[in-house]
Amino acid sequence: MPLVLHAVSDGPPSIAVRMALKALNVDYKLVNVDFIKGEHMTEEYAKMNPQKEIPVLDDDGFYLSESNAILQYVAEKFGKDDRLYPKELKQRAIINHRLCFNLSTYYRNISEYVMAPIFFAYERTPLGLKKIHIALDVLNTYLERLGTKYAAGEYVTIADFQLITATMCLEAINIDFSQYQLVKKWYNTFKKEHPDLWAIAVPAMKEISDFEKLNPDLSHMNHPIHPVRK
Ligand SMILES: N[C@@H](CCC(=O)N[C@@H](CS)C(=O)NCC(=O)O)C(=O)O
Repeated sequence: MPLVLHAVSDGPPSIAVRMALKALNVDYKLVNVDFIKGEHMTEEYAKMNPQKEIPVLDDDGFYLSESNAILQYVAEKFGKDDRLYPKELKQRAIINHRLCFNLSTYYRNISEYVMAPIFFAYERTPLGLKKIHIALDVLNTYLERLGTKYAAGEYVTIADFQLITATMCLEAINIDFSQYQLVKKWYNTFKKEHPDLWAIAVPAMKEISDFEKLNPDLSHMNHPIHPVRK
């Protein structure tokens, strides 16, 4: 059975996993989950992931969700060396820290401000924007303290895939983050040094940008949490 990734075309966690699989040179089947049609909200989908979130990896019937866990799994399983997810204790701790920071704070704040109001009836608030700036400032500080080219060391790691795809959402709706100079430098370095990986993000960013202008119609959706725009 081939490896299967159930992914959404504009979802940063999905794009981060696709970057990792590409960097690892792994063959897999990509199954597009249509968020707008609510394909992730069916009982069938819940058998793979009761959280009803995208992405999900299916490794021969072993289902794994939560993109951080997927990144860790594929890097361990398919890495020919440990560059994407070094085994050395402190290096790994820093990567794990950055993944947690992304999940709890960086992408969380970005997704609440950028993504949620695109799809659902949420307003963008000054507090939401402030939270993004706080997260950017913290990332800038981490880059400054570590003094490395990438988020957790001199080489790209799975932590960068998450932080880069989160940052991509800011670019998608033209939020200027140039004052966070090390964030800007790191983001541009990734694009320049990993054009094949960045190419996976480009159509996702365009999709987010287009949705920002059009506001997709999700009025048919009966979402358990998010208020649907009528
Ligand atoms: N913590 C999850 C979050 C994934 C996530 O936010 N997925 C979004 C799409 S980008 C989703 O499935 N949302 C479901 C919904 O809002 O109904 C992960 O990292 O995999």
